[in-house]
Amino acid sequence: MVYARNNIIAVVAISFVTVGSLWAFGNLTQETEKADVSQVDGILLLAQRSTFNGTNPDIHVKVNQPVKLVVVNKDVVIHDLQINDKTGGILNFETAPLKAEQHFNSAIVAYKPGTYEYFCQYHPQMRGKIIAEP
Ligand SMILES: [Cu+2]
Repeated sequence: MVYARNNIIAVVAISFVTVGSLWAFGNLTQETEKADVSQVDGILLLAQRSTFNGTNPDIHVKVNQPVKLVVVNKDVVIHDLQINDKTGGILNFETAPLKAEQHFNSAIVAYKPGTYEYFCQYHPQMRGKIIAEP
């Protein structure tokens, strides 16, 4: 496995992806095979020690600029990640329940400026903000 822990930065926001390649990538599809996610073009959230990336970081996005999101479970307990906003300002989704070393590919797509929340349904402390700017 080419996976190097040291290379994982808290939030990797390397570049934006286009809408076209995003849909091609497979938004909202479940991928639970082990995979090399060391080259993530977007945002990488690692569920570990019952946090996301240790700090549940704020995620900054621009409205109508989808950003690829990969969630990887590095714990032995199950985690997931959900966005469940009632205002219609952001694309809602939930990952599958992720077991150890499973990952899920999705995307963050904000439609309106605002502050939204991402969270793990199993662990109330695992929650952070998505801040969408115009
Ligand atoms: Cu969790």
